[in-house]
Amino acid sequence: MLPRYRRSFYPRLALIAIVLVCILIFTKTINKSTDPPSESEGLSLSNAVVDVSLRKKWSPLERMVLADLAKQRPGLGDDGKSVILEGEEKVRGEAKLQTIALNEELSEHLSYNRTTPDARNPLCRTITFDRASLPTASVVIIFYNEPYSVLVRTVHSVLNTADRQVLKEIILVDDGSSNVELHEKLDYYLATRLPQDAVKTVRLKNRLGLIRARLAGARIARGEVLVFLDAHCECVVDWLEPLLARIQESRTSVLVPIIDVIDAKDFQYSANGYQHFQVGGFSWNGHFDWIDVPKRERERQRQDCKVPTEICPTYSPTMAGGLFAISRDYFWEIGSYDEQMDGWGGENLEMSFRIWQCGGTIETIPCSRVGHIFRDFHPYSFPDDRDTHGINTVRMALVWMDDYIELFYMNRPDLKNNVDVGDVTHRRILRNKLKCKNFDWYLKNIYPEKFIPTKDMIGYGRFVSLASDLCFDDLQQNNEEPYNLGLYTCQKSDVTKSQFFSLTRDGVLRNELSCATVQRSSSTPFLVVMAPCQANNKHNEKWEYFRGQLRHIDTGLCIEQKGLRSHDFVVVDVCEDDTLSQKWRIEH
Ligand code: LR7
Ligand code: MN
Repeated sequence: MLPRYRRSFYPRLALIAIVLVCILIFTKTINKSTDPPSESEGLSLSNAVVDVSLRKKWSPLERMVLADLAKQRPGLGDDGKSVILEGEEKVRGEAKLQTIALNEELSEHLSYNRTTPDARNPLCRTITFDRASLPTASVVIIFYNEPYSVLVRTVHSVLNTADRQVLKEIILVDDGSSNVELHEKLDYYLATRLPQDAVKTVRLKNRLGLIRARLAGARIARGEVLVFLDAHCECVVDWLEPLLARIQESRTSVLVPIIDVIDAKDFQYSANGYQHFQVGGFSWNGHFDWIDVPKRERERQRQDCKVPTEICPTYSPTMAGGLFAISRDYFWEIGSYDEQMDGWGGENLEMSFRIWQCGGTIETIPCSRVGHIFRDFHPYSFPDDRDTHGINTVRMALVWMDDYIELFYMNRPDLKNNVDVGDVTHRRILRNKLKCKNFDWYLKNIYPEKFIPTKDMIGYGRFVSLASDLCFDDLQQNNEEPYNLGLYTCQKSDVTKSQFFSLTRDGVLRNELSCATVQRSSSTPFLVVMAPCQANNKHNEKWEYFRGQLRHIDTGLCIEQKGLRSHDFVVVDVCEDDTLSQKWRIEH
């Protein structure tokens, strides 16, 4: 029999061994930190590559990951600062910008953990959260052939800014990417460099489009709140908690952060001042656009909000679609998505109209800010070159817009009757089941500022000259910048979007985005300029329609087309009774 002291010695030895092993594992994990060693540690760009290739015992994947990390320069781009590359890197970066609308070269040099500026309203810093009682979140990030480093940075950014107490998981959904970097290398990186169980990956065998990719992510999510992000985002400190807190307070509120711009060229994070942010609108061609927060909404906030209006949830008629939070149960209850929507586009307005019409709200949460890389073009093509945005938008309009679909078709005559958009019966059944309100209600109550080109008009449609075959035409300049109103040979009325104008009962001559004004110069005739419509001072915007003449109230001059031809700009001149060249017929 062993002496007593010996018997107690062995367990102690085992304990010491266990502690040693733990320390070893711990230091190993610490070394797995993704920030590259600093220059002083000898990993400058040039010798790092040599260093990596010398260690043959590392697996090819490990070597790739290390080579990526070695490319990164500590501190570069921190605080969301812009970075300009030099020399060959600059050339490579510009080439990438041409091909994928994003400076991937630069992204590879920025730390995965680069910081973002705290762009929030300072009032946000005074708000505290009881994280233990907040609902948990599953962050779903979908991607199709996104640049590897950009996607990895998005994941890091979420992990760096969201408290693990509320962040249940990140779910990556690979929508059938063909870019091999996004396969084993990504899996390996996630498994070896990130906390265990933080990230789950779903891989779709084929590309199903972003709508079905989001659905695939939502199906496996276990958090109480679903938060969707595009695969090229960087988050600002405490962005997640205000979203969760608001959903806790109001289950049927669907929330968007303020979406800041990260420049695709130099990766500058632009926070644009915290006082001013915009909410979502739409245009009749079926696209999302940004609008200023309406006065009416500021009024509502002053009455309804418990916090200062600047940081109060702000109603938004629509949402951009990529970045939002929604209660998981509510997401399914309210009809998730139209799973027959393919590719890209349309799902954002579909969800926006559906949420509002069926009893929910869409709100911008000012204390939550996330940056998104806006690209000038899609770096990917669409299955069979189909206009998925157009087709999806027809599906949306058939279900949610009632007769207002005609205003969409007016902008997209190519889509009327010509395209197979599939069957929408099940979505109409959903609308009935949820007892949703109609689109007219939505326009009146949720977005009364939206200009309806056919409602309350003296006349609308083409403005046809009685002296020639010319019509008013925006000459394809339909945008928000001022431009000269033009003339062009009258087109068939079902393809006349650029010739569609309205004269409102208030005497405003306009199209969807701009109002007709007169630009004075030293002598008549003066040019007619289409400029952003003024809510308050409409003086220069007022017109009178009498006996075929269009008279500008402010100057007393009439629209005149004498001597003008197709492609010329419209002018006003001294009114003359009975001059045919001053007479206009309004189509409707
Ligand atoms: O076939 C595809 N499969 C995908 O998984 C095509 C794309 N995707 C992924 C893609 O990798 C990305 O992560 O889907 C995400 C969105 O695609 P983007 O980034 O090319 O789209 P976008 O940012 O140009 O477009 C906006 O509108 C889309 C309409 O379908 C989506 O709703 C996007 O999520 C949305 N993005 C935003 O709302 C971010 C703010 C931008 C604004 C305004
Ligand atoms: Mn995007």
